[in-house]
Amino acid sequence: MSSILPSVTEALTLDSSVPSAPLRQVLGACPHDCPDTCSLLTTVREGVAIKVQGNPAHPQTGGVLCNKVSRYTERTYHPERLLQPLRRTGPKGSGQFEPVSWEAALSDIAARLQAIARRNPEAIVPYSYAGTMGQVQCESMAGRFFNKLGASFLDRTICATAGGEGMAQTLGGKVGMRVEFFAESRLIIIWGSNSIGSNLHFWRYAQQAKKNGARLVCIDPRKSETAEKCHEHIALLPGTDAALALALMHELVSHDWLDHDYIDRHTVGWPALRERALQWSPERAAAVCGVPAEQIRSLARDYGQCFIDGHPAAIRLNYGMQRVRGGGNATRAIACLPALIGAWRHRAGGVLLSTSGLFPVDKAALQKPELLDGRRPRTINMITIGDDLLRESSADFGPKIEALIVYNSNPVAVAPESGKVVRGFEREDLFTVVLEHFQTDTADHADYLLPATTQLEHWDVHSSYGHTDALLNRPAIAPLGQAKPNTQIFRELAARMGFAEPCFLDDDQTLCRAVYGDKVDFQTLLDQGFATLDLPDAPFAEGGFPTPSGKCEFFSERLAAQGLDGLPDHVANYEAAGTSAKFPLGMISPPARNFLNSSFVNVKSLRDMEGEPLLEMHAEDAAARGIASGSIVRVFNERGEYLVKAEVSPRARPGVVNGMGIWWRKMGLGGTNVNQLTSQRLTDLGRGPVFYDCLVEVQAV
Ligand SMILES: Nc1nc2c(c(=O)[nH]1)N[C@H]1C(S)=C(S)[C@@H](COP(=O)(O)OP(=O)(O)OC[C@H]3O[C@@H](n4cnc5c(=O)[nH]c(N)nc54)[C@H](O)[C@@H]3O)O[C@H]1N2
Ligand SMILES: Nc1nc2c(c(=O)[nH]1)N[C@H]1C(S)=C(S)[C@@H](COP(=O)(O)OP(=O)(O)OC[C@H]3O[C@@H](n4cnc5c(=O)[nH]c(N)nc54)[C@H](O)[C@@H]3O)O[C@H]1N2
Ligand SMILES: [Mo]
Repeated sequence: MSSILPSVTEALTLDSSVPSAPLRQVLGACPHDCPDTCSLLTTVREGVAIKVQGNPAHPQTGGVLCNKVSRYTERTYHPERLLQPLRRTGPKGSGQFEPVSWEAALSDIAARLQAIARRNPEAIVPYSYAGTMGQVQCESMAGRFFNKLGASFLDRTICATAGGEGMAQTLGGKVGMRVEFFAESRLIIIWGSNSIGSNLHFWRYAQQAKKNGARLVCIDPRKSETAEKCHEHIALLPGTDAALALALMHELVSHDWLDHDYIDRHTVGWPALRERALQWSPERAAAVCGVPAEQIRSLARDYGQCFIDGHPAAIRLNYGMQRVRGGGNATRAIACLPALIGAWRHRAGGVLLSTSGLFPVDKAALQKPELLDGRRPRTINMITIGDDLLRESSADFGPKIEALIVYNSNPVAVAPESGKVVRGFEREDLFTVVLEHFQTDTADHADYLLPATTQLEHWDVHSSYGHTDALLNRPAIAPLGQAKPNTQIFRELAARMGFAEPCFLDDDQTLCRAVYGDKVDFQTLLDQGFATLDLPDAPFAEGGFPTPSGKCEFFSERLAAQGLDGLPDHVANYEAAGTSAKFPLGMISPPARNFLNSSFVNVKSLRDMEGEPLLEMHAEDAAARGIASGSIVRVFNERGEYLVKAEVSPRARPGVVNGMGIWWRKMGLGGTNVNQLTSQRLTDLGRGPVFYDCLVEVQAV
């Protein structure tokens, strides 16, 4: 173990000028929903965290943190941190509360839930996502609690399920290249990702590759911070990625830039896919994608010839390209590409969307599905919470939703068609409990608002979806005020509900050990804060995909058996740009760099960097509407409207506006945000969201 990695019990005096106040450094993990899952070093003086840094001894972090998390003490000690339980005093949604004791809050919550559960426990719905990605503070004790209760299941689909399903059908799961080997690639295609903003530590590997002569190509409707630093930017229309991928295949076939040996031995369905691809000439795809055919040809040439020269080509796919109707199919089409050129033969070749499938998380040990005792509750999709909160009981829906327990999520800001979400949360007959750090838009609608600890105050264990190291988070400081970890809140609620199983007494360190069982060495996590999974360098050099056939499945029998297309295809957006006279502009709403979804919007120094909610517009689209940079505009469609500051910007392509996300409604202009306009429709595969499949019109106000 390296000497710069003190254990939590070791007092480190770093600042010799203050001998009376020894500094301690505590190893942790960044909890946020980001592929990078950084190893953190928190410096503590007299029980106060004074600095949060990237751990230099963790190679994936390399001592570097993003803007947001390097300001973590500002968030932790924010004057508006929730520090005591609160009970609603005003009308639903008014955000008016009075302090209440934990005892009173938990007893009343338990009594209310028991009364509903006696009628039908499925009327109670948990609502959580990735405010923290910790395996323990997410669904461990909470999962046990809701399983025992028999509450509705939540389909946690709001981010990644279309792409996840596309990967599962093609490669067998969320598996792929190891991120560090991108440094050795000679062609890197960054597909649907603004890496500088959302995957900074991957971008560092891409920079190393660039220094060694690699070519970087970015495929994104928006000229992002990343796109402008690549050698080439392909600014396709939203939701047209499958058409582009099929045209690339067309060119690989036409020029025979194919690895026939790899295709023969390690894939299924090539004759059928070949035929499909031959229907997609670069000209046909160019018309669909809104890019020049020559740009498609030249990318195919780079991709097809790269590997023939022995230089690996790698694709960094990210979730930005799957938030449209055809997101699952598009992911499938792109995931086929590396097998065609045999890129998997080299460790620096292939594709990476997510590494999360490589972690041996023992979900059953954490969530104890046996507590369901044979019951199979209905499932509510978190994307359609707006509609579902407004539904009455019916045979097909089940019971009307009577109670919501929200933790690790801010649905009033992040779920689509938020006009409906707000109407649902405003129901006076809905009982809502929110576990939070701050009084978010969702928290405003709570009956009880319970203060949760932050990552600096609790234990956890983390997998990553962008690298292949597991991490441990130790608490650096005591809980602030009366805040409690999510686990503890559910433990205490369970006791008041009379849940007597001993698993409700497991403490957080026991839960930490249960995450991977004996599959990851816990002592290594304790000693150095991270443990690298033992994985082959080039996982599919000799095939061995985790699909039913063990091959890369160009054709999926499993999809065909469901009556779906067994081959990937272009599935046009529900709301494709240029198909409506009333709402002529496509709108995407990618993350703003200094926010993380709706987290950090209330951190002043970060909000100051973002300024105001922003809509980027191409000069032609702005001129046609008499809109100048800096003017406030109304963006609207049939679902709703929001107000933003327009910026005439080369970042926007013609026909598509970029409504940068995700502001708290109450901190934006006019009390709504971009999700007032997005739709609750679902993707082709995986029941995912279609945030970037949205038509709007823009008007000067
Ligand atoms: N700073 C910051 N980092 C984040 C987040 C954040 O909010 N802020 N969010 C985190 C989360 S929740 C996730 S899931 C991850 C992954 O995060 P992603 O959502 O993948 O985030 P981005 O890297 O911004 O990638 C989205 C990119 O996709 C582009 N895009 C939109 N539509 C299309 C399309 O149809 N095709 C293609 N090719 N591109 C399209 C957008 O313009 C944008 O540049 O990042 C995480 N990291
Ligand atoms: N228009 C549009 N909408 C989008 C997206 C988009 O690109 N465009 N992106 C979508 C994506 S990819 C995602 S992943 C979702 C994200 O949606 P969410 O997962 O809801 O993410 P956040 O908005 O960051 O809200 C997380 C909340 O959890 C709280 N939290 C953090 N840690 C803890 C904890 O330990 N305990 C408790 N109790 N609370 C905690 C934070 O304070 C924060 O308010 O949004 C989606 N919405
Ligand atoms: Mo996400």
